[in-house]
Amino acid sequence: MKHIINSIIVSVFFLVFGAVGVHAYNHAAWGTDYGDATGYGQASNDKGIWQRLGDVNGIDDGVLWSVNDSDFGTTADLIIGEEVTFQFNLWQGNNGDHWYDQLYAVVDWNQDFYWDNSEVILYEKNDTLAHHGSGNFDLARYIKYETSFLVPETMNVGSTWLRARVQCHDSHEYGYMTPYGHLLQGETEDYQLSIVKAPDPEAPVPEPSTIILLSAGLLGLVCINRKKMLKKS
Ligand SMILES: [Ca+2]
Ligand SMILES: [Ca+2]
Ligand SMILES: [Ca+2]
Repeated sequence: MKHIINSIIVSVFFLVFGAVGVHAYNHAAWGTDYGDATGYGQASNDKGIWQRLGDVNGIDDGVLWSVNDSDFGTTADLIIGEEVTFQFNLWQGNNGDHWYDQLYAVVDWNQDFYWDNSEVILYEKNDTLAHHGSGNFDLARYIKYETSFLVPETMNVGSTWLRARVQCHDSHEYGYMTPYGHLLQGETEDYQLSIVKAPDPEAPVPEPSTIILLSAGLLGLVCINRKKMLKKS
């Protein structure tokens, strides 16, 4: 009998909150998600249903970046010595039984394939509004965070990785999140970042006349080769 009553309560919940457009429980979002940075320690999360990054649990869609005020995206190269702004989109939903959600992000600035505490770029704890045990299941919102850095001069041209994780306040590792290990809720997203050098302002720029001469020379070579081929055939 108790089981039947519970089922009825859940059905009413779906009906009420479905009708007003609030995110109801989506069981498709319960699957385990993993970090996938190549060469780094493992990370995994269950139940992206209550907090995730971006719109979809298991898909890397919650982190964007801008280089020197470019449009936010996931393709811009990071330029050594110049500014990068990272943007994180934390989604919180149905937080009926915990105090806050956590967002943690780290970049392997020294490119040693290990994220440590000195490389954390963001660690936020955001109130759920529900508070512990209140039974308030109607929260569904995005919270956006941004943080800016100058790409360290010590970085090497090549690549590195960013890892971002979210979870509630009380699944494993209560008190402090780390880049590694399994969490009982949330999502982990990994991004490979390309690191490049700024163009050298002292580098000589070819004169337009030099470019024209070079182009004319190349064109001449192509014509000669073509004539030779025609002769042969
Ligand atoms: Ca993932
Ligand atoms: Ca996601
Ligand atoms: Ca490192």
